[in-house]
Amino acid sequence: MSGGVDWDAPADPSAGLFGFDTPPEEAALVILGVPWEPTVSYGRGAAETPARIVAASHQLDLYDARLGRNVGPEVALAPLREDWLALNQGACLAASQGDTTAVNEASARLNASLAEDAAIHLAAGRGVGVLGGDHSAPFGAIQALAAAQGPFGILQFDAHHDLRSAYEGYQDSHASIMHNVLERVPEVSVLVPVGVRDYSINERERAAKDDRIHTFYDREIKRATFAGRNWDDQCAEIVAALPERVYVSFDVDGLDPRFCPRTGTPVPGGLDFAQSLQLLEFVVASGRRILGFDLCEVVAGPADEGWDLDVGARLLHALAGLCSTPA
Ligand SMILES: [Mn+2]
Repeated sequence: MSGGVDWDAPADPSAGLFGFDTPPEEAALVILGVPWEPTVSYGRGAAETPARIVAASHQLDLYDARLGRNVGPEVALAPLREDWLALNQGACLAASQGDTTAVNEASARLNASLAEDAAIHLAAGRGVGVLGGDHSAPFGAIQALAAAQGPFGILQFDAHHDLRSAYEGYQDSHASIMHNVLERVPEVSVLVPVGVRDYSINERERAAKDDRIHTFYDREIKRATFAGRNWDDQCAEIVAALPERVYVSFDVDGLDPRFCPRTGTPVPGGLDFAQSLQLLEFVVASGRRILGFDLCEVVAGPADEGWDLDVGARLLHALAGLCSTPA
């Protein structure tokens, strides 16, 4: 299907993700957009990203120099589910009224529904990536991947630990995603958070005493870097903490906020864009396999100020390339 592609030409504005209209059934990798943010505690807008990523994806050049190939035609964005949009709207309204029970019920429904969709694609041999939404969005997909493909480790890019057992009464809060994964998805054998720099003392203690968690705090990365330790060495150490099979959970706030100024809970510091991609490149170069991923907390902003969305589209493209097979 990519045989006649003119890689120098701009994308057709009416085309789908990355300028292609590959049906999900024919794709090697399916992106499930999850417009979800009822538990957002600070800045809003992440739920709009799945609907707005297509336009932003059209201005990318699709050649991935890391992989030495074009990435695009093998990837499909599944049609956005109207019922998830409605569920998010209802849950956001319930949240504004302080109805935590209704929000928790809605989260459980979303998780189950996403797990079902992800399971269908995985059973058909297609990879699955999630585009949030806030960081609670991918839970169902992580569950489905665990059920379908067994044990794996998670490489988490994040400013936060997301290890709270519940936050503001929300069981499935964006601040609880990794707590929930570790509690409810036993196939997740290892969690490697990178860039963490804003957390409670309880989260820090939890991370320190749970043998599955190997945290690379932003402060430690910066300190080593300032002292002259190169990033290649640090990447090798991070990669060594991961098992052979890896899921990437990419909360965009793991990056320096200059790459994501509108994200819901920005924190100064963090990783450079290229630094993150190099770490991912090292994961793959080590022979480890990236089974799936999520990209969360990208907030689109006004149409004429699309920087956050541009960065998000590029991250999505890079992540898609790393866990898809060539078309
Ligand atoms: Mn997060």
